[in-house]
Amino acid sequence: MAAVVLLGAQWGDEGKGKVTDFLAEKANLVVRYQGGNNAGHTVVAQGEEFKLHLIPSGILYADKTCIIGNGVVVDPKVLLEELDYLAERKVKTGKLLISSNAHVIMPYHRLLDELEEEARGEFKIGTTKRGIGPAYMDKTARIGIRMMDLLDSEEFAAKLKRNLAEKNNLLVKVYNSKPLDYESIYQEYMGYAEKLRAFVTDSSLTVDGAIKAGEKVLFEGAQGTLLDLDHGTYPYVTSSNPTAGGACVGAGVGPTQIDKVVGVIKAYTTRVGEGPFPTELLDEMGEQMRQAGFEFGTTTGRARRCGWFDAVIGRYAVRVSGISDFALMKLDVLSGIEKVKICVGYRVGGEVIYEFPQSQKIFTACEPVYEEMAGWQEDITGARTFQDLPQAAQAYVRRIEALTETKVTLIAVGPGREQTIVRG
Ligand code: 2SA
Ligand code: MG
Repeated sequence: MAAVVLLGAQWGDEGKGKVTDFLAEKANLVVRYQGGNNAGHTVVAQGEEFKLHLIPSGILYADKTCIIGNGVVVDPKVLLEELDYLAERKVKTGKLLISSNAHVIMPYHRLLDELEEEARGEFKIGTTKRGIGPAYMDKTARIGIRMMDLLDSEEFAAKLKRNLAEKNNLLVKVYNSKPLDYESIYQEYMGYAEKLRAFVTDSSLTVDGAIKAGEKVLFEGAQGTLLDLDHGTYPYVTSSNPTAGGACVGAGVGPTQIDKVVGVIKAYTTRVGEGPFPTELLDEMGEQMRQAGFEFGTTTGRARRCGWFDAVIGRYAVRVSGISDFALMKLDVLSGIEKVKICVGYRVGGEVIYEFPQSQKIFTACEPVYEEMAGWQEDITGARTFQDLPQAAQAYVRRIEALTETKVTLIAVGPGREQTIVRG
């Protein structure tokens, strides 16, 4: 391993936190490249559970440099809270770096995220209301405030004044809401600036230096392939690119520097928020998955929608990100089910299709075509090699590999670091 991208191959919550934690052991640098504190990564290390939103999961190892890349949107308040949370739990955070080009989430972003969602009515996206979309909107509108601006009080004052005039106009005239006060935001953010100054740097240079020195770099994606702004189930997506290309843009490295792309898949599928989901189970089986897998949002606590594994999506994720290996998570959650199903294609308009359709109108109309396989009744949480798994579970893994034409090189059978099967 030299430079590895690790990303979600479904709708997020595949278990990326655990895989990052696992791979980070061998890495020197761990880099987040998109998203913000809409992410929720749960990691169990030495029997202790950690929930991280913004800081790369590699932070749980004292010797790793962790980077919040330029492609991330940073809520400084949340970041400082997360730093405090880690300090309280005796995790050292001195090796954290933040790109000076990363954009800053402002109070008006959070407010507008809420108001826009409300105004969408039946067209709501189901966002996490963390201000992610509005912050990326300002970035593309070229009026965003970056970490480097936050550290420069004059730049910050000028940009805040300009933006606040526009946002207050929107808040008052469009949303019938109260305007925000310049002075209090200015003071609040200047306080954050002093606390964060020491972390801010040109992180693209740091990553490049590490790669040139032969160090190992892990790029940690948040959310997942089908939440990608370009390749996901638009408009029910997030406002960044979790797919592999996003790692290059969001960390400031070229694609020739990337050696491997690990796609994280869950043994079944979940989705939080609105949007199409062909294999969704609205019955008892879905509820069983939710309870057994504890499928509730790490950030918002929302119940996640659950359904069977979808191999069409798996194959699509491999295509758009060049996934070389899959990490298959939460296989233990499927224990005790008599017959497990895998979606191998979609029935739509009288025909069966095998590729993820570009049209979301078509995707919404897709009915899954299932293959049924024998389940397994054994508790597999103690399995440490592939051979330890019951035959039926082995067959399930092999079928996923065959359908996606991608090897599953890591299997998780529980949340603990040791509950991991590594295959060559
Ligand atoms: P946003 O807030 O603008 O990014 O929301 C847009 C869509 O992206 C989805 N989204 C997520 N989906 C799964 N997991 C996410 N992280 C949290 C978690 C979510 C939570 O780990 O559980 O706690 O609710 C995440 N972040 C964004 C979101 O649901 C919208 O569909
Ligand atoms: Mg999550």
